[in-house]
Amino acid sequence: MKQKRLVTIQDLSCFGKCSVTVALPVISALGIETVVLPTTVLSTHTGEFKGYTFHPLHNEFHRIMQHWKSLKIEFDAIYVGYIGSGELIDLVSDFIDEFKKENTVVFIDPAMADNGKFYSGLDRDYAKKLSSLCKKADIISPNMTEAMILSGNKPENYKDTSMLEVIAKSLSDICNNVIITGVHNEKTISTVAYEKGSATLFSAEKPLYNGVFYGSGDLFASAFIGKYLCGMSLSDATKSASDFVNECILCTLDERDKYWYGLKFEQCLPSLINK
Ligand code: PXL
Repeated sequence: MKQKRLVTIQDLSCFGKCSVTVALPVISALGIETVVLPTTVLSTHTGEFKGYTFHPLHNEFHRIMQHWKSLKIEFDAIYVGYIGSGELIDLVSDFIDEFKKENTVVFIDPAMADNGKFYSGLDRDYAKKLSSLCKKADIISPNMTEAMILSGNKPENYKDTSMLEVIAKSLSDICNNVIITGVHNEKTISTVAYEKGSATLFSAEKPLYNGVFYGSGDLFASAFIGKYLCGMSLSDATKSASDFVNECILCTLDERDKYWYGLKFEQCLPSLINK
């Protein structure tokens, strides 16, 4: 069987179980060669940790890209996550222009905000650039806060789902396939998928647990793109990835105090493979 090759472009948060440290194990476990191109190196992720180090890799990013170009490396998918600076967004845009071939799937998780607020150090100017980058994607997966920002609504209203359908449809003008994670209902949380032109939204609903679960968006995105590249449809991959994240949360609850910064996903990988 032909093996697929994906490159993931996002930060390396050395401690914290997000971005590259999630994408690499999850996507590899699904049988896909996973190449990484780090945008920024941080000591930890930026949520709740204080005093983290942050080192953007502009020069290195360009040099890596040039080397890969000379090697004529090709990818079946380009998966972009947290980038970290406007300047780096320009470089990621150049990367997509250079490496997207006819059959390359471009998947962008516009990671910039959650729970009604921008991540530390990011703002509306960053969001504007990221929104432009999303036009180059085949699939985007904002969480509800990011969906509010990208559709010109107030991020703090992320729990207001009355406009969900309108927002999903307006985002499909940026990119044909839209997945919105973290859609709050009264006692549940859903992930919805919308394909431009379709009459309905697909929704995967799960129990709502109290608190913030760092890395859950990255786990979703990694499992989703892995399953999608394995041949699942947009909605089946959305359901499978959402089942996986729910399982990771359940597995973490018994040691929640110790793992406040990330989910115990490692023990759930075997069941993801078999889903
Ligand atoms: O999980 C999203 C994410 C990725 N990368 C960095 C982050 C966060 C969320 O806080 O800080 C550096």
